[in-house]
Amino acid sequence: MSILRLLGIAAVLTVLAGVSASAEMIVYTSDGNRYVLNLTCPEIRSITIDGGSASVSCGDSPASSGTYIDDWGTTVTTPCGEDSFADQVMEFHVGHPSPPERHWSPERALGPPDFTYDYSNILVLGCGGVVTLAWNNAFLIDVPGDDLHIFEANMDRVQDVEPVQVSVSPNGWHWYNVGYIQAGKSSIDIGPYVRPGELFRYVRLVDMRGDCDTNYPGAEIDAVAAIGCRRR
Ligand SMILES: [Ca+2]
Ligand SMILES: [Ca+2]
Ligand SMILES: [Ca+2]
Repeated sequence: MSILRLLGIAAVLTVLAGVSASAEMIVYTSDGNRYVLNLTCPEIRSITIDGGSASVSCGDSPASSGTYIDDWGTTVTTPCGEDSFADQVMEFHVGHPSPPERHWSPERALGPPDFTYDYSNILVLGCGGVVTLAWNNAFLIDVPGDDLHIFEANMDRVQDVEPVQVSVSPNGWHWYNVGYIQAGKSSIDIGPYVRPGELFRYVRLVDMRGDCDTNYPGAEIDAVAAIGCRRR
């Protein structure tokens, strides 16, 4: 029996499995045999070749990374996969004027982006609205370049400035203002504002009243991703 440990190319295999459930890899062994393996795992631990058969051992951990496209066409890669997305609402205060009450559900800003044009999967902040979210499966960290991406919905395709002030916190009481996003520029580098190596669990979004005179006042938030992340 021989076991091929695929430590170095695990990430590549993960991408293949995500693209197609029927993705295949061909393995040639030193004795001249050829094996075709179906790669359906989110994470491959090992490939075992025993006599005339070969099998894939799947890991039980979630996919190591994910790629998402926001409503503005920006491609966002989240190294921690779905764990990169904020997954708990800590507080929400709708702004005034307010959107219709059925659009206030802050849970719609949790998890991976799932935006549709019926407004059913986004949180409309209201003019000056505030939402605070948390990560339970990963920390936001500073990495080279952008660290945080706010998936904001471009609802009317005309309005292109809905500024939101963004703060992050390691503990819920000490906050760092890390700047602003507006539609079309939705990624933030927290590096200039935080201490090296710090781990952040909370993010707060404050609508800056750029879109108050519409039926949907305030920014539309679909999801919040830690591009710079470390799994807990
Ligand atoms: Ca950074
Ligand atoms: Ca709006
Ligand atoms: Ca959503």
